[in-house]
Amino acid sequence: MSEAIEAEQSFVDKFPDEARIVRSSFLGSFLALILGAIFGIIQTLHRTDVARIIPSTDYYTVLTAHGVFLVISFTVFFLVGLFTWAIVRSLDRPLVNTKITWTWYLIMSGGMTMTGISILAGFVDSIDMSADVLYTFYAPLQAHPLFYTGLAVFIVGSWIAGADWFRTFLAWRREHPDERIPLQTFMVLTTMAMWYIASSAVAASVLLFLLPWSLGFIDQVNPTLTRTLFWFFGHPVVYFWLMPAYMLWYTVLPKIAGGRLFSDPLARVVFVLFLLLSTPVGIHHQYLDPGIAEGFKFISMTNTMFLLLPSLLTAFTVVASVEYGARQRGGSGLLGWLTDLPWRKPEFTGMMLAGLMFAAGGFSGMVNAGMNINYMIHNTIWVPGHFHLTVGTAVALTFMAATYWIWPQISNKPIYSRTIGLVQVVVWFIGMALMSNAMHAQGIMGVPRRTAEPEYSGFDYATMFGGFEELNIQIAIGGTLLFVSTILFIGNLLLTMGNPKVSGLAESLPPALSGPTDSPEVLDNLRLWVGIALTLVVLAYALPIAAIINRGGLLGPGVGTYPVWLTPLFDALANSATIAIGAVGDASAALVEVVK
Ligand code: HEM
Ligand SMILES: [Cu+2]
Repeated sequence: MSEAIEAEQSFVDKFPDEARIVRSSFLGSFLALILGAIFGIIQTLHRTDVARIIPSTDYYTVLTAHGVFLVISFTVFFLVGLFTWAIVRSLDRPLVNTKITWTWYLIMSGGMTMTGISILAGFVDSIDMSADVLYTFYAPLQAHPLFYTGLAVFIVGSWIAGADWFRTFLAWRREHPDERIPLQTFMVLTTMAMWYIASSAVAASVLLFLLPWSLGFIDQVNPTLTRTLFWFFGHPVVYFWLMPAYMLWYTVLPKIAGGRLFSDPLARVVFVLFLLLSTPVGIHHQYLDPGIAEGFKFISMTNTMFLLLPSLLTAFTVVASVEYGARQRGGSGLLGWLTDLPWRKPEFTGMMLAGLMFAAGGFSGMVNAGMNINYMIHNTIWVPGHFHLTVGTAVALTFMAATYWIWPQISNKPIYSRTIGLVQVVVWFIGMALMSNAMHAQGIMGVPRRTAEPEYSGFDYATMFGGFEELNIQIAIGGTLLFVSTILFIGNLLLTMGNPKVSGLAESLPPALSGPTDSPEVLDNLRLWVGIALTLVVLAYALPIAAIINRGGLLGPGVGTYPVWLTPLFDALANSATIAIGAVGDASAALVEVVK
C-alpha cells in the first residue's frame, strides 16, 4: 500500500519543466499581489483619513498601481500558470516545446515590467514619466508611451501562451483522434478563444489610438471610441479572471470535498455560454456615457441578464458536487451534510468562502447591470465594493486557496502551515465582508470612488446602519485585515519554499459522475462556438461603433476620419489622382480622335 502511494508520481515528478513554468508564473502573480496589497492598504487608510503617508496628489499613482498590479498582473500570471498545469495534467502529455512557453513567459514579464515602471515612475518627481490613468486606461487620461507599449507586449505574450496550449492540444488530438476533449483542456481552450476575441479590441485601441496619441503622432482621439473599445474588452476580462476560478470549483473543489463533479456536460455548456455571451455586453459599463444611444444600452442590459444563467448553473452544479462529497463521507439531512465537509482544509474553506462571496457579488452586480438603478450607484464607492467581492474575493481567494492544494504537487514541498492557511482564508473573508459591505453602504449615500478626499464628514445622513464616519472605520479595519491576510499567505508560501522536498504529494482528480460521453459531441465543436460568438459580437457592436465614429470621427470631433499628419499626403494623392485622371481623359480623347 505505502509502496503504491510512493510510486504515484506528482506533477513535478512527471513534468519537471512544466512544473517550473507553473511555479514561475505563480511567483510572478504573487509578487504583483503583495505590491497591490501594499498600495491597497495605503489608499484605504488614506481615503478613510486614518493614516496618510502620501500626498493626495499621488493618490492616482497609488490607485493605478493597485488596479493594474492586481487585476492585470496578479490574476493573469496566476491563470497562465494554472492553465499550463491544467493542459499538461488533463492531456497527460508535456507541452510541445517549452522554449516557446518560456518565450511567452518572458514576453509577458517584460511587458508588465515596462508598464509597472511607467506607473511607479509617477512617484519620482525627477523622472519625467507617469501613467496615472487607472486600470481603465482609456482617453482622455494619457499615460507615458511605455505604459501602453508594455500592455501591448503583455497581451501579445498572452496570445502566444494561448497558441502554445492550442498547439499542445492539437498534438494530443493527433495521438487521440477519437477521444472527447478532457474537461480542463476544454475549459482552457474556450477561455482562450473568448480572450482572443475580447483582447483584440483593447489591442486595437492601444495600437491605433492611445500609443500613437501618447507618442504625439496624432493630436487627439475620440474618447467615446477608446472607452467603448476598452469596455468591449473590459467586461469579458472579468470572465478571463473568473473562468479559471470556475475551473477550480468544477474540477478541484469536488475532489477536495471527497466527492466528484456532478456533471461534466453541464460544465461544458457553462463554458460555451461564457464564450458566447461574455463579449456582447460591454456597453453596460457605459450606461452614463453620452454619445451612445439608449437603445444600444438597453440591448446590452438584456444580454447581461442572460449572462446570469451560466453563473446560476455553476452555483447549482458546484453545490451539488460538494453535497455529493459530503454524503459520501456520511453526511445526511437537509443541511446536516454541511458539517461533514473538510472545513479544516484551507483549500476547501477558502474556495467555499470565495463562492459564498461571489453570490453576494452577483446580487450587487444585478444592481450595476440594471440601467435605471445603475444611475444611483454609478462611479460611487459601491462599485469597488462590488468587484472586491467578485475579482477581489471570488477570484483572488480561490487562487490563494487553490495554491495550498496545487503548490505541493508542483514542487514536492508540503505547505509550511495549513493552520496559518486556514486562518489566512478566514481573515480574508472577514476583512472583505467588512470592507465591501461598508463600501456598498457608502456608495448608496453617494460617496464617490477614486478620490483621495471623499469629504463627506460633518454632514448629517439618515442611514439605516451607521453614518459615513462609522463606515469609514469598517473600511479601514476590513482593509487592514485583508493586508494582514495577504502577508500571512505570502509568508506561509515563502516558508513552504524553504521546506525540504518529500514524496507522496501526488493528487489525482476523479472522473465526473456524469462523464463527457454523456454530452452531445457538438459541445466540443470549438469552431462552431467561436463563429457564433463572433457573430454576436458583430451584432452587438457594429452599429454602436459605426454611430460613435460617424458622430465623433475616428480621431475625435472636427478631425475627419484619418490622422492629421496624413492630410498633406492625402491632399497630394488627391491632386496627383486629379492630374492623372485628367491626363488619362485627355489621352483617351486624343485616342478617340485618332481612331476616328
Ligand atoms: C489588500 C487588500 C485590498 C485592499 C485593502 C483594497 C482596497 C481598495 C480600495 C479602498 C479601493 C478604492 C479606492 C478608491 O476608489 O478611491 C480599491 C480599488 C480597487 N481594487 Fe482593491 N483592495 C484590496 C485587494 C484587491 C484585490 C485582491 C483586487 C483584485 C484582484 C483589487 C482590485 C481593485 C481595483 C481594480 C480597484 C479599482 C481601482 C480604480 O478605481 O482604478 N483590490 N481597493
Ligand atoms: Cu461588466
